[in-house]
Amino acid sequence: MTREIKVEKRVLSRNDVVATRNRVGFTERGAYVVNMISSPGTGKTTILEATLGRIVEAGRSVAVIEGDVQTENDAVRVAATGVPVEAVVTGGACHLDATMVGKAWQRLEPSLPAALDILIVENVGNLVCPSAYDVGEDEKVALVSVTEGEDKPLKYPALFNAATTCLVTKVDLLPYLEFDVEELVKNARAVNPALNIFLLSAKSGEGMDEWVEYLIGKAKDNS
Ligand SMILES: Nc1nc2c(ncn2[C@@H]2O[C@H](COP(=O)(O)OP(=O)(O)O)[C@@H](O)[C@H]2O)c(=O)[nH]1
Ligand SMILES: [Mg+2]
Repeated sequence: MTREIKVEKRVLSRNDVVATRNRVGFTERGAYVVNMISSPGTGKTTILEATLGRIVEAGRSVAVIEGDVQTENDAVRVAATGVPVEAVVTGGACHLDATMVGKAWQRLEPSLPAALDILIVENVGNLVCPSAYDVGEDEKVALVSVTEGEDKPLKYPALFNAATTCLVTKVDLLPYLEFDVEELVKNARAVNPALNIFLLSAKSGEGMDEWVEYLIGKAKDNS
C-alpha cells in the first residue's frame, strides 16, 4: 500500500514537471486552455462542435486536442468544423497526461496561428483518473449530463473539486426525465462552492451563448 502511494506520487510529480513546461508553451502563444472531463457519452464532443463555430464567429482563434482510448472518431468530427485538431489515442490509458498533451501540442503547432486565443482539450471519458492529472490547463471543466443522476458530484468529488466550471449537458431532455437540476447544483456546490455552473444543450442551443461568452471572456485578446 505504502509503496503504491509512493509510486503514484512519483508519477504525478513527474507529470507536473511536464505540465509546467506545457503551460509555458501555451502561455507563449497566448492560449487560454481548458481540459474537458466527463464520463463517456456526456456530450463533450457535441458541446465542442457547437462551441467551436461560436468562437470562430466571434473572431477568436481556437484549436483542439482530442483524447480517446481508441479511434480518432472525435478528432474527425472536430476537424469537420475546420478548426485545427490533433488526436491522442491513449491505447488503453484512462486519462491524458502532460506528456501526451505536450506531444500533441508539438504536432499541432505548425497549423496554428502565431497567437492562439483558446485551446480545448477533450479528455478521455472517465470521471476519476483525468482529475488527478494536470496537463498544463488553466482550468478543468467537469461535464455531467441530466441522464447521469443528481448524485454524481458527491460520488466523484475529486473531479468537481479540481474543476473551476461545471457544464450540465443535455437539458433539452429534462421534460422526459425525473431529474432534479436544483439537487444536482446543490450537490456540486456542496463539493465546490466556487464552481461556475452552466446548464446547456448542444442540441437546442440553450445556454450555449453564456458558456461561450464565459470562455471568450477568459481568453486573452491576441488580435
Ligand atoms: N439530447 C441530447 N443529446 C446529446 C446532446 N449532446 C450530445 N448528445 C448525444 O449524446 C451522445 C454522446 O455524445 P458525445 O458528444 O459523443 O459524448 P462524449 O463521449 O462525451 O464526447 C451522442 O449520441 C449525442 O448525439 C444534447 O445536448 N442533447
Ligand atoms: Mg467525445
